[in-house]
Amino acid sequence: MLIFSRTDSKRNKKIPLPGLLSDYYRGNLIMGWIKTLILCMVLVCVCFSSCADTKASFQSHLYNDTTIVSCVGTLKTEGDLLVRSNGIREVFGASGKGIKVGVIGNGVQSLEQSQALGELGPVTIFERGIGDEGTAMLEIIHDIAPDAGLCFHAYGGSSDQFKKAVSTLADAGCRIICDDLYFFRQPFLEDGDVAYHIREVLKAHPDCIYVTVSGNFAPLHYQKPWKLGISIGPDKTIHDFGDGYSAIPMTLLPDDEVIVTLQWDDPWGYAVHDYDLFLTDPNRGEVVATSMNIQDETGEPFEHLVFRNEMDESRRVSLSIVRNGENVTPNILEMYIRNIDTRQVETDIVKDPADSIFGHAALEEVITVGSVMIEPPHLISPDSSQGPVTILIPEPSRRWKPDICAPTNVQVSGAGSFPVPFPGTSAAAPHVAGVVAQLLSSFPDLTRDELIDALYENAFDLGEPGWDPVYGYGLVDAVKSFQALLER
Ligand SMILES: [Ca+2]
Ligand SMILES: [Ca+2]
Ligand SMILES: [Ca+2]
Repeated sequence: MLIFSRTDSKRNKKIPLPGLLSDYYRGNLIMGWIKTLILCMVLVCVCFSSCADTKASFQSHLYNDTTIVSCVGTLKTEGDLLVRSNGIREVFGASGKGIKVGVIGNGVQSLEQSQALGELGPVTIFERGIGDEGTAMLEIIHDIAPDAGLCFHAYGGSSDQFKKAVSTLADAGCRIICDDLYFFRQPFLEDGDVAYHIREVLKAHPDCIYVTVSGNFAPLHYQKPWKLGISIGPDKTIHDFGDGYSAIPMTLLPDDEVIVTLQWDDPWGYAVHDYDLFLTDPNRGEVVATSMNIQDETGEPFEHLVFRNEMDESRRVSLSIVRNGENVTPNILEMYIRNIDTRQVETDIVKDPADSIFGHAALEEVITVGSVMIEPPHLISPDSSQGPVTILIPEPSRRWKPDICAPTNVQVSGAGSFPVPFPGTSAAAPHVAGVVAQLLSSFPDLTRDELIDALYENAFDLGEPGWDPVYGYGLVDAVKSFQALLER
């Protein structure tokens, strides 16, 4: 790879960098320009080979637990240029060499197909899993940091298996771990066991950087205090959503499967207040699905229902929250509706993107990545979850998430019929993991805080000036981050 060394005596001598980098040049490097040219030619070949336009149908999640989600969203292009990782790779040889990156996702079932297409080099597989979201994530990291050592561990279908995967990758020496997973059975309003586990792993591995997704749950999210509505029987009261809604009307197309998860601010495992979910068909006057877990000071403040429209026509249904017992305490209710398009829900009341990040993505210790459109002006993706995060237990606090953004809808090979372009925040996070690998390979002694500061402080600001709850610090900028580290 490219040879360079710092020579402090030459600090003020500026070397102009070609093309995209022309406004970012800095001296103190001695470079092997011939090798750069060879590298550039190789990268052009790699770039063209990665644009294979395999078309694929949308891949469903293959494990059955509907409380766990990997963040594939919906739809298009290429991020290496946008985050300017190409710049530091081609000019400074920042290729991820010597850095091990571990990915946790659903699976790498068709890894060999991707390798045969030249999209990936060797990957150490700890557990192969099912599906190919892992393959697609690895391809993005490989595009950005082609010399990084890649590892993969399937999340395994449960939060316990996932925790094991995190430990395994950290113990295997991964400097970066990147996942795209969400556990809807982890608390929304406090740190759960997955978050605690990641925090402990990062304590034990202080040079490990954890990159995760903000989530794709902005469009159908609701978070408001309990409000007394109509009484429907002894000790049973319906939640008043406001604006005259005591139920949320939605239309399910044939074969649609809607998933609803409700939580509230009782301690996990010690829920005192008892809420239930009801999905009814008002036209037929029937209840089509319920979630009625018992909360009696021992349960989780958690209700979760899944309903599929098996009729061969559209079906209108209404979603209500019912509270059992006393109805005074104004619990904070937080609810996500998934798997249907936002247009299928008639009211905006459940379309509040603020505070739609939860779980281990809310940890201060991790890099939480939102997704922006690849096309200028790089607006936030409509589904990219937004902050800040409200934590209410054990003490109320705010978490300033997300941290940073990267593009989504980018080209991948489509090995294993994976959707191309790769949608959702799942496509964004590997861009950040790739850039972190580049920076660590060039500055191996960086502490986690130094690296994270360089990444955040040099992001390209989007949205409101400075950090904001939609874009975090903005779009990751590999060139500016690299430059700031050079100048330390
Ligand atoms: Ca209940
Ligand atoms: Ca929230
Ligand atoms: Ca901003």
